[in-house]
Amino acid sequence: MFALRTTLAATAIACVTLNGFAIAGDMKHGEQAGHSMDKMDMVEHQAGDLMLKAPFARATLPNQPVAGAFLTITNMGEDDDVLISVSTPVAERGEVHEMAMEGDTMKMRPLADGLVIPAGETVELKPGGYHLMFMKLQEPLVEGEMVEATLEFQNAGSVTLPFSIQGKSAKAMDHSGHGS
Ligand SMILES: [Cu+2]
Repeated sequence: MFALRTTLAATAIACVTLNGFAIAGDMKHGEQAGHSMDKMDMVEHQAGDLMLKAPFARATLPNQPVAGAFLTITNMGEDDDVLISVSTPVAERGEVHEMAMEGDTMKMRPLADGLVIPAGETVELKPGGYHLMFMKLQEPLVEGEMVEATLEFQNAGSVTLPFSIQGKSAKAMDHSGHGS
């Protein structure tokens, strides 16, 4: 089980910044399979049957304790896989979160059993939906830099990827819908 030591308030602050953001046309890069770590705008990795596309994390304010991170995962295999966990050197731990309605409000919560990536399907981790969350950041995430994170899959095993750190969208400061 996940130990939620970060306060709900702090967690909620980070999550609202995830709204209203769009990946700006990067999806057409990196059509070929395999790693191409030499390109900074590389956006596609293959790990076993999984294609991992467009990993990015959100830049944070100096005292912001948590950061959201996102990518798109396609399972080209014939068996479901499960994203079990995430970790990164810049945070005490990582979690896999979902957004879910509780009464009238949308809240995020850890996926205790991981995130299923069904065979033949694509699961998009994106602002307002499934996401990775880096908890207890040891340093701010600076726009334009990269941060590494390791995803642990049930079948594909562990995959370390660079996440490009992207800035906040100016219209993302809507604090509604994420109260504790
Ligand atoms: Cu979250």
